[in-house]
Amino acid sequence: MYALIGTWRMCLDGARRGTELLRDGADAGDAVERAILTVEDEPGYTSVGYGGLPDRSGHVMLDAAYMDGRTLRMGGVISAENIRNPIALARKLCGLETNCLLAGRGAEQAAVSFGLPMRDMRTEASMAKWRRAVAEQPEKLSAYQGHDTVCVLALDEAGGMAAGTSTSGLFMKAPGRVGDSPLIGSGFYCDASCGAAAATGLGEDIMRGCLSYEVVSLMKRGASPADACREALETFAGRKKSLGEDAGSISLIALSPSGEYGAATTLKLFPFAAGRGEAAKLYAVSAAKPQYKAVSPEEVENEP
Ligand code: SD4
Repeated sequence: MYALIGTWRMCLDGARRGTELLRDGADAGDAVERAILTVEDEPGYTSVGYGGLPDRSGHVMLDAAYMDGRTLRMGGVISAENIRNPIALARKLCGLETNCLLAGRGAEQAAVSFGLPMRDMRTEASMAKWRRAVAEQPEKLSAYQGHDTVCVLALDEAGGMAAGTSTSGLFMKAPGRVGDSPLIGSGFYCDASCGAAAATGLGEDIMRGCLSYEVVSLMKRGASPADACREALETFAGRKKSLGEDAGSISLIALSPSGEYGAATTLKLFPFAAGRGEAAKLYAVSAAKPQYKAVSPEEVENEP
């Protein structure tokens, strides 16, 4: 049984392409890469890849990662510029025994040496948004402003699993700021023997709970993907509460080796795309209604 799950409404087209590939016998890694490439290449999705959110200095700095659930190898790209498809580089780096997590110029040089396409990732729209924010006192920007990561988990017919993430991170982030998305265990984790998970939301919080590893670890001990996501999130939110903090903005997705998927969120609405043995469709969960339900694109049109 093949299956795939990806974060946010923006992932729907890519998730459909991914499930088509899986239906035709592709491996989980190809499906993850295709789904994420589709989002990276679409400038209308303003928090990932081309047209992503600039940092305070006006540069679109990208984070991405890829993990192979059979080998437990991972590859990642941190704070890199001008790489058209950071997920493609992360996947290539995943094949290496050393130097598999590269930052900045090193990542850019690796992309060139692999022959991957480079491009200026800024668009008129992304720079106009940046100019407006600079004019409007950036210190007043909320930390969570439309920054959303595409995370995709896939299972193929042969039992292979893979996970990938890609993001431009927080809008107006400090130059050099890194979130959870390229960090194993925080933004993503994948072990084909027990399951895969990934996170989206405020990286500064997600990293404190190593939430993706926590979800996979709960699945290893027998929890379903949905229960694992809920338990990890509730436990972490409870811990934050004990520190006098609110739950924050965090959403989690997970996939089991049998193709069952699940999600949990602290938000009012968290849409995701998923398919198990069929083309991906849109679903949503909310903090108040933790059971996911199918939604139309119109119902979640205000969500990323
Ligand atoms: C980050 N976790 O850089 C990413 C951003 C994100 O929904 O996923 N936002 O912190």
